[in-house]
Amino acid sequence: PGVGAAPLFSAAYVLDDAGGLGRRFDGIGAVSGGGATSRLLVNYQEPYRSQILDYLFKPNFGASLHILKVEIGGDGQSTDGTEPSHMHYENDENYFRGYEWWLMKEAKKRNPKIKLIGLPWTFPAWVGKGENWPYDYPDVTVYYIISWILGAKQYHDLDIDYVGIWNERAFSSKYIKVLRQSLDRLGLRNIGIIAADGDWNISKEMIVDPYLNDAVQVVGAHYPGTKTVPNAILTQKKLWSSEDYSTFNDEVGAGCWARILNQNYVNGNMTSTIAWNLVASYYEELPFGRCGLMTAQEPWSGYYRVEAPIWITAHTTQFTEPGWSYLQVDGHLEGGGSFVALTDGLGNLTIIIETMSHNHSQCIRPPLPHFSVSPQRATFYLKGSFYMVKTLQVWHSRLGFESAQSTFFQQLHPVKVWRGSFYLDLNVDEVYTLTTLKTGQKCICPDPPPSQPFPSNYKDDFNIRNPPFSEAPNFADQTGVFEYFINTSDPGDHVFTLRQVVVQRPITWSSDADQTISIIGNFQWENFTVTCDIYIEQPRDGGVFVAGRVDNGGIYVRSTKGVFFWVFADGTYRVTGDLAGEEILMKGLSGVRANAWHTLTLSIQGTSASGLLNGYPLWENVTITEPSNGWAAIGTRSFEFAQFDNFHVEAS
Ligand code: 147
Ligand code: CA
Repeated sequence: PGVGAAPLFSAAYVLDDAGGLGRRFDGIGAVSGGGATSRLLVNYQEPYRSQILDYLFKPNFGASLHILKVEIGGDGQSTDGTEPSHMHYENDENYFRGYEWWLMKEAKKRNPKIKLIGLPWTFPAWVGKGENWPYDYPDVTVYYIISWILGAKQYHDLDIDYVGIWNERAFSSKYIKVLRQSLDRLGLRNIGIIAADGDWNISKEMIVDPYLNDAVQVVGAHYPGTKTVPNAILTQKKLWSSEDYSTFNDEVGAGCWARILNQNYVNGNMTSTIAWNLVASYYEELPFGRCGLMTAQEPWSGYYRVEAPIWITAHTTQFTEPGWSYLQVDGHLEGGGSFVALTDGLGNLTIIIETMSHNHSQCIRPPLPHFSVSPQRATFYLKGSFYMVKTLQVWHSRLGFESAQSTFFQQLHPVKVWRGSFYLDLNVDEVYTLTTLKTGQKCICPDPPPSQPFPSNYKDDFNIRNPPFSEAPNFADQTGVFEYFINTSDPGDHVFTLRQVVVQRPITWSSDADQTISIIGNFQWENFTVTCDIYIEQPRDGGVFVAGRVDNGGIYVRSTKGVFFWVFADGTYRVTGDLAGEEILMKGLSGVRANAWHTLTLSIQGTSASGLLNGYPLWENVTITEPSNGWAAIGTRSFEFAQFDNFHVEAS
């Protein structure tokens, strides 16, 4: 080596275990949920669904994640949809709703050592006995959460490793202590409590309250900007970035991820970083579209994309495991960038280096102060037990601003270590892994089928006796929960239906609508014919709608606009321009009653809309100017039972 001038910056870094090791490494993970981020994944056909799961979880394959954190569904809106609770009502228990159980099992199948975390964003109303607050009756909330943990074991043989408190909301030290005591009493001492899954402030209370300190095993902060606070260090607990990333998954998102994976330890002593979110499997126009480590948002076509953050993850995960230790190093490179070094304590060594520049590694939050990174030579001296290392395997990524200018996770020639030393000439926006492990892999796998828009003619009669999931494909609930339902006493036509089942406003995490709504289809659709059989169950003030051009969802669901055709149990109908029902475009009598099936048809063509009831015109020539496009949807007037059948949308 050494033709030409050395770069301007040149410095030496010592890796030595003689004086002891640094903190224990707890693993790299990702979140499914918070909320409904894996909604569309479950409906992929094989082999595509398994391929996606392999890229996420299979060891030495792709992201090879060490940790899967899932939402404990609470029936409320938690960012990109609602996830169903295992206990909709006080005397209700069902551990087969939603897809998180399935996802945890798929992850475990691929990596039996993967760690599992559960965290609630919202809770069913009964947990708060009518208050929008989960801590007034800590025993009830603890019972609810521990039921989920026990259900995971009883029905799915899943051992939960960690449980959180309430995502990014207040914590209650009383609740945390009751949770700890109850877990211990049930013999679940191995389950760690992560608190408080928000900012670092809980550490201030932990250092003055030894009982709280004993109850908590991990101080988890979100989006810490790679920094911790003195009080957190004083707790002497594990410090984690228990939610981070949330950045569009292009090359800059990959840069963000590369930088924080190293620097959360280098700057902030954090020994785990967990990405929100695992896989972008929700309609892209919902909030934070494509903020997943990879993208799989087209179950109808089978198309998915293994995005750059998957390969950035591989640089750490394929060459480390929870239980390894960081070496004691400063970790800052002289010319900018960072490195970490980890060992299994048995002679293996993995070094991960990143040289992400400012503009190539901005995350969604917090703001990133300016810094500069230059090409540089880094010389490493291996000491202590690592002096014996003779060669290191080398894996390399170079991030451009487009994938064509980038290379991801390429194996280069091994580096020869000469008398404990070697050097690397580092460029800007690169990631290197140097490791004694020879197990790294990047497959040359077949491409998925091409991308396709949502089918322009789509039907579902919900006629399925033993559905693999509680939710019908492609319906994405934004307030309320819509489940397959069986009317055992129905004479024939509507035995199998879809039913809205949340009947009280949950303890919310964001601003759920006062109505329930499930969206489906293509956000670009302009012209619609939506037909659906509907059955109002709530007498007097019950009501349901079908809609088109639905323009919003997720945390913005309350302000959703579109064209909504409502019928009510009092025999009236309305056409409104919004979900809230405030912008009334037309109203009148329909004769609809509760406890009878009716068929609604909504047609929107250009600037004109019309509606049919049971196939007969009910209203027409309603002028629509905005929104110009959006999804189709069904829903209810309030948190009430109602059923839907023979859904059909034809749109373009
Ligand atoms: C987080 C949530 O925990 C996730 O469910 C998801 O909504 C994610 C999207 O970026 O954001 O919540 C945050 C919301 C706001 C801030 C931080 C986290 N914030 O403004 O600092
Ligand atoms: Ca049916």
